[in-house]
Amino acid sequence: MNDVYLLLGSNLGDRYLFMKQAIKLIEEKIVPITKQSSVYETQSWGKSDAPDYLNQVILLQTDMPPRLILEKILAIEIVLGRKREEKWGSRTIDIDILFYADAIIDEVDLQIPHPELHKRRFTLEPLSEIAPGFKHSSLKKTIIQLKNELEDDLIVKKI
Ligand code: PH2
Ligand code: MG
Ligand code: MG
Repeated sequence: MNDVYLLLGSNLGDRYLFMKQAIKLIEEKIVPITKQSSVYETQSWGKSDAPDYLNQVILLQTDMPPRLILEKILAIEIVLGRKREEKWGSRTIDIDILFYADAIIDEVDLQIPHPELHKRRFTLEPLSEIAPGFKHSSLKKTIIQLKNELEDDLIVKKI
């Protein structure tokens, strides 16, 4: 069984409902969730005039291959009304694969570990709540170490 960490994010419409629906669909289409962080309200990273996000990290334990997980989460994003218009544009739901055990995958449409996760407080705060000692497979540092070295000052608060 592989530990698979996903990040959920929403900053459009009924954000909380989209996060809950995403979890329900992940449990139906992939596997029941093993662990989940609190939900955090976070300032938009990369696009300062965008509405605040809700973010949450979940842990799945599964043998489903990473590509199939990617397909399933893209389908769930579409069901929940995701439209891809601009980079870092607002969205009803975004589901990103952060880690797939200690795998390192670098393909055009699938990069694991998520290439930006160590730069983002909105990811490391919820991740450190459920996986403080988990080791980043390419940076070789734990989540707590990465959080301590973080330079991102955007506000991230537990709700
Ligand atoms: N996702 C982005 C860009 N910026 N900012 C916050 N706070 N939370 C996100 O999930 C997020 C973002 C691209 O996926
Ligand atoms: Mg995404
Ligand atoms: Mg994203």
